[in-house]
Amino acid sequence: FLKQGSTVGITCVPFSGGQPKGGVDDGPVEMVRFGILDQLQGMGFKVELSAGMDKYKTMKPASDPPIGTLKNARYVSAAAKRVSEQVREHCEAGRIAVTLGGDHSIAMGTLVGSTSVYGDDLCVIWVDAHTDINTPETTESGNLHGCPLSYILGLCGEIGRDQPFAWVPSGCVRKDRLVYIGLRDVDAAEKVILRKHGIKAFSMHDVDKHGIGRIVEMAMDHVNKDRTLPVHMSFDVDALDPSVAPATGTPVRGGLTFREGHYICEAVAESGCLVALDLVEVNPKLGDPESLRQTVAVGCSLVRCSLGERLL
Ligand code: Z70
Ligand code: MN
Ligand code: MN
Ligand code: MN
Repeated sequence: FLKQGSTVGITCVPFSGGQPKGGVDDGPVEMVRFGILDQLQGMGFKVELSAGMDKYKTMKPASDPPIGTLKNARYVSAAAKRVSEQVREHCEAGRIAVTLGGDHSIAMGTLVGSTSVYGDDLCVIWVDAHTDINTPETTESGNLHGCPLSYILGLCGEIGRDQPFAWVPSGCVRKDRLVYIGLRDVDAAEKVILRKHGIKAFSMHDVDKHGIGRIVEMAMDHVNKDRTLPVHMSFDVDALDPSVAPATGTPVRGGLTFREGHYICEAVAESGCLVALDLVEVNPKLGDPESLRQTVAVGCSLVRCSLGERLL
């Protein structure tokens, strides 16, 4: 799937409606300002940028009252639907679909987009401090960035399958083709969901125990034993330790080191299976200018490594 000289399709999603903190909608423009497009071109890729990123800022409906505890459900739905169309276009054209967020609720769109082309062969590597698998019934915060996987895996009850999310093909990703790396802040109800559905998850405890090399190998073995299936990696920058990526909405201590984060990306690149990548939850408005620079820089670096940038 991943070949030198092939094309990267970038979708910028300046969206923050899946959580309460403003600023995460400035993540993509800061990464572009930092030079991610030129950097990918410098690596030999052709880069195609989805048009109309400013439209996301204008999609907020006039009225969006809570549905149960869910906040901004119509806004999140409209944005994610548009993301799914932009990602689908890139995948259909054979481009590696790179989506720059924005909060993690947009992964509802990226995964609908990639699975609409690759079907249920698609494997998902979710790198995050959080599992983002609350259902509309279990979420206490009502923030949809904590819920995208429940929709995608088809775990929601009535509220989830109903409007405004009826367009999401519930169950488009198979439960045995999802694996987590980096977990350390998982809600009690989410732990129940993981156990009930036998979803493979490697926490920071597992990373400490086995080392990141072994963890990535075990993660790949679980979803993609023969290394022949297409892989979608969804990377939440809060998987990294706050000392490495401070400018994010929900920093949680005890995260991946700079090298562990990069190692995951390098190993995924090496597998040659990557078809889609999300880099989300960079919030340039949180923290001082140096925290911002550091977080944007590491986000861009993770994208380059996932696309095969080599140390030697
Ligand atoms: C919690 C919730 C979350 C990111 C926080 C937190 C979810 N489980 N995800 N920060 N990126 O609100 O559902
Ligand atoms: Mn997340
Ligand atoms: Mn997270
Ligand atoms: Mn929590």
